[in-house]
Amino acid sequence: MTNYKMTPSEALVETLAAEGVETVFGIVGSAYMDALDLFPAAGIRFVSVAHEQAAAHAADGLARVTGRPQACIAQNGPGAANFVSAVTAAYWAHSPVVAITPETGSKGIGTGGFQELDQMAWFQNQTIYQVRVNRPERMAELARRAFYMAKLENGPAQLNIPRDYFYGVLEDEVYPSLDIKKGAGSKEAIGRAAELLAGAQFPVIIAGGGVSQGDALAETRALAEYLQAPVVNSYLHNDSFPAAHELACGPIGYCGSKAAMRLLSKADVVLALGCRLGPFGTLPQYDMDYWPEQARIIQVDANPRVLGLSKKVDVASAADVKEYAVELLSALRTVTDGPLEAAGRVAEIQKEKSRWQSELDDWSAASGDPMHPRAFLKALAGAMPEGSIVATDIGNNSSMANAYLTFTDVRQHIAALSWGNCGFAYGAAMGARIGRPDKPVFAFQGDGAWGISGLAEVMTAVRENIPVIAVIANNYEWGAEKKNQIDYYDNRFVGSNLRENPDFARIARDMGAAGYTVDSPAAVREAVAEAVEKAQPCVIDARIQGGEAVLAEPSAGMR
Ligand SMILES: Cc1ncc(C[n+]2csc(CCOP(=O)(O)OP(=O)(O)O)c2C)c(N)n1
Ligand SMILES: [Mg+2]
Repeated sequence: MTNYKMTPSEALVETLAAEGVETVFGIVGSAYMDALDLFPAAGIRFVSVAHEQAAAHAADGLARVTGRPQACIAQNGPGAANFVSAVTAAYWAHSPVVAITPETGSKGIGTGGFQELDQMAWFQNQTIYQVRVNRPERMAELARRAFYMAKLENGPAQLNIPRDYFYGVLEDEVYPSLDIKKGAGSKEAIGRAAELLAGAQFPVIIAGGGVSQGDALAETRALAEYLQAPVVNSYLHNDSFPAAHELACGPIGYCGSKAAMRLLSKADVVLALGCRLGPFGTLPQYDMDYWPEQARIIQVDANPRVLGLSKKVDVASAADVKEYAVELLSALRTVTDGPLEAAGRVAEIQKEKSRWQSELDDWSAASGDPMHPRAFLKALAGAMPEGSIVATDIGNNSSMANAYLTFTDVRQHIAALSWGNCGFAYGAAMGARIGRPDKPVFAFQGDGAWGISGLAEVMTAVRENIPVIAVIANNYEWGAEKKNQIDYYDNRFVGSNLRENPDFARIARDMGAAGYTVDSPAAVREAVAEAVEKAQPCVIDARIQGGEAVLAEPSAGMR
């Protein structure tokens, strides 16, 4: 061990650098000026946002596209509090975000001073690990631990630092945290899974977020091809299996693919890979209770706490999906004579997919002025270049987009997932764009969500030169909630209209971004093509129909 003399701020910043952190998101604050001052020397870019919520979403987006833990930092008290919702989103997305929260100085904790908040309690149930630096000398050790835990348990960690502990002198060695491989899990469980699958009449694979986060696509594809099994994406993970593959059926869950849900309903054995089978993601949809109650379930997830949590499971493995899929395939090879007979499954997949596609095309052919949301979504999805990354928000249009967004590779669909907070997409897209400057990155949001976190963050994207493309589904209403008033409150629209929306494209131009207003599918295609070519943030204000006509559509509203 080689110790060096340093300040705690140096220990923190050097640890961030040792963890491979190149970007930290936040808002400047007196609580951590010493650390902030060292970022440039350590090669760390500080991205200054408009609201700390976007900083944590951006760290989450960056973590999801890079597969590495990322960091955000804020002023104690109000700054840290602004992180909470976004850190919770990262928690349910199993995304390794390290939230660095300076707090009141150690001598004042509990006295009710300026900007004091019980910050440990605020993050308690939505982080996988929290630590309060209890001595400045332990800064590197505890910062390293926060990164280790974020990676180990795929989730946000909180590093809480009393303000005075950024200062002083210590001696320590800075080195990176361990990278842990989880392995394929129990051999016995793999053997049982292989037996079940070998004997299945209609096996179906659910490819969850773990396939994406575990970079297990090639292994999942090999397994699916050997089994000749249909593959459905779990809810809001449209990127967990390539849509163009002949075994791909599309996403299950709210506003997803009817083909995927119809095919899953036929399963006698389900292999859930990297999937917690979250309760919201398997609810009945389109008046279809598609969950195959009689099927045997094999569940694989890196986190043993989610195994058997919301469904009765027959065989479970706590494993890295990538390693598991390799081992399962070799176990299958020993219990079968070769790739399994398709037994008509491929034909069945094609039949269900074309049935669903023509139904979706019919819905999407609806005309109108301004355009119908489904015509808009079809044009938008078609205009996004292959390989684009899309961050999606929460609302009617974000949900309907699930039927249209298709991907070729993992780490492309960055969704708000089960935290379901309006205002997720733009911050996440900024982080994603920083991680993948080679790809077009879209933030897809409703006009209501845009006001929560989006509009103001265009300032960030312009200042920091992050060329994300925002697409606002502008229906002048909080559409998903308005749907409830239509269904249950006799059209009494309390608080759900947004009639006074300003001209978002003009505001974007005032902010220094490119701004487009579009109201037809052709204009959507044109604006997207132009925005993709631009090296500056772009805002596309898409004027679409809202209200009763649209909301009466099948599955267009929150249930
Ligand atoms: C932070 C937050 N506040 C409120 C809600 C409740 N909510 C769910 S969907 C929705 C409406 C979203 O409206 P908009 O963004 O305009 O999208 P639209 O439904 O019109 O497509 C609201 C308010 C939420 N999910 N998150
Ligand atoms: Mg709206």
